[in-house]
Amino acid sequence: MSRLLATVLIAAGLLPGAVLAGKATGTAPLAIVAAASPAPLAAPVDFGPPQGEPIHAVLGIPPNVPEPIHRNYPAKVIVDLEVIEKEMPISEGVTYTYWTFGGTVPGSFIRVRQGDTVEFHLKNAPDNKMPHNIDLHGVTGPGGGAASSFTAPGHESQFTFKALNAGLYVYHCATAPVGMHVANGMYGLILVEPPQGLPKVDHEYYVMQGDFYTTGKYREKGHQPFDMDKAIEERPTYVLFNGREGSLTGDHALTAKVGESVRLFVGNGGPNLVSSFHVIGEIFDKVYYEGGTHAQENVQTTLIPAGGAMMAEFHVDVPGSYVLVDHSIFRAFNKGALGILKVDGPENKAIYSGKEVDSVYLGDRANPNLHAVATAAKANASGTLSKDDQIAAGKQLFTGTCSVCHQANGEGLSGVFPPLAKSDYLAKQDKDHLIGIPLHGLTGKVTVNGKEYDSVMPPMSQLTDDEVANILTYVLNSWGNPGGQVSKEEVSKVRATPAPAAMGH
Ligand code: HEC
Ligand SMILES: [Cu+2]
Repeated sequence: MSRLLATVLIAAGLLPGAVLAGKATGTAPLAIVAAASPAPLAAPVDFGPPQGEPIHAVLGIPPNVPEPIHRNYPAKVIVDLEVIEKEMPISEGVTYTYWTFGGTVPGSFIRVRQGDTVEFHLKNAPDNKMPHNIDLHGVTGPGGGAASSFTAPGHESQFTFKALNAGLYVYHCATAPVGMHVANGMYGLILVEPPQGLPKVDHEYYVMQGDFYTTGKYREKGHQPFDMDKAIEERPTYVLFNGREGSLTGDHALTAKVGESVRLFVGNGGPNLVSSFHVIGEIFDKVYYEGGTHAQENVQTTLIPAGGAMMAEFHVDVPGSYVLVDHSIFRAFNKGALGILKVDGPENKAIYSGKEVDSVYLGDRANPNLHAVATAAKANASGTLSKDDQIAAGKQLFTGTCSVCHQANGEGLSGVFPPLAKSDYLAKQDKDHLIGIPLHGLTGKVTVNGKEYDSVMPPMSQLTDDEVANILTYVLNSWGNPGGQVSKEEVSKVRATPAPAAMGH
């Protein structure tokens, strides 16, 4: 409230001086402020007892949200949410045991109206192994419901709260070890709509960031258990939107048409990281930062705290792929925090000249085809890996990793990046040395096909052993190179031996 407004209210005898001094208790003075303030719905408001028949809430499955509420009275809303522990893919060919609210990460989206009385039923599926509960940040009361909702497998708990404050709130499990329950995907959003509703838009989407900790490396294939040490040290293996790499790319991309308006409800489950949320190629017309009542305008990147949320509204004016990222940018390109909003419609050259953002930012991620990679990993695990599997997987991985410099056709860039196609340098390397190039990088003078290069290739240390094996097998069998095969075991062996001094650092 402005100091001027407060002074006026005090002068008018409407507002005790204690409010100005920040000592207000109870709701009476707040209600007076609410009535006079320019944002009258920011304060908690009790609209009285629920009216009409109880309503069973329809929950939103990410990235979708339930329909806006058109009621003009407070109701009793019954929410049924079931905790389900289940194995799901976290990346192509990689699985993880998630603990979920409603079977998805993030959990089902809950939408109620300010003043509603919410009767919450939390069920813990009988096949589950762990007890769970729920802490909704939109609840006024100890633990946000956590104390009343501790539920053993095969049981159900019930508690009731009145949604006094409008806003977008995180909910999460708060059963010990809390960090582990959250890290396994136990978070979601509840929207408490202001009584007059939100401005109408063409699309509303639900996105939530979370950090994940697996014992294996990023994209290490197979089932990956939770790694408590990495979680405590805050060293995530994955940083993801909606719980899985690729949840918002390819066929799963969010969509809109030129000229439409979009509202994103974005939460951050954490458990550890804060998000510098950004959409490449867009400017948010409005951001209701921290999920609150006030909006900032014309925003590029907005900070979403762990256990916090925000709403962003914007218009899409030109077609193309807009990339949702955490602008702590290694998280986007090396840990998975990347999604796409695909906008179709006519060009508008007056606003943008054309040329897709895809190729600049996305590499293989615009049309991810990591299927071959997963197939090769499966074949490797079952001992049936063929050279063709490796070549197919290696081709995809080469596109995402090496082609930026050496080019998709292996020709390199004259004077800058040496060719891999028909490279005499590559052909004369013994296998261990060749494997060492992606593992350790390459610096110093090299002569390739009669031309000298004196540059730096950084180590590709993000790659797993089987990824390196597949890429090199692909390179050896492409573009007139001499052929051959590199196995995962051979790569492991080279990785375990220290890098020769000549290879850099
Ligand atoms: C950031 C650019 C960059 C990326 C990405 C990159 N390289 Fe290189 N690569 C270079 C440079 C530069 C050299 C030459 C280094 C020197 O001058 O010592 C090189 C040299 C090589 C060579 C030896 C020279 C030749 O042409 O035969 C091989 C083999 C090679 N890279 C393979 C790969 C593979 C496989 C990948 C992907 C896993 C990869 N590179 C990714 C920049 C890159
Ligand atoms: Cu839990």
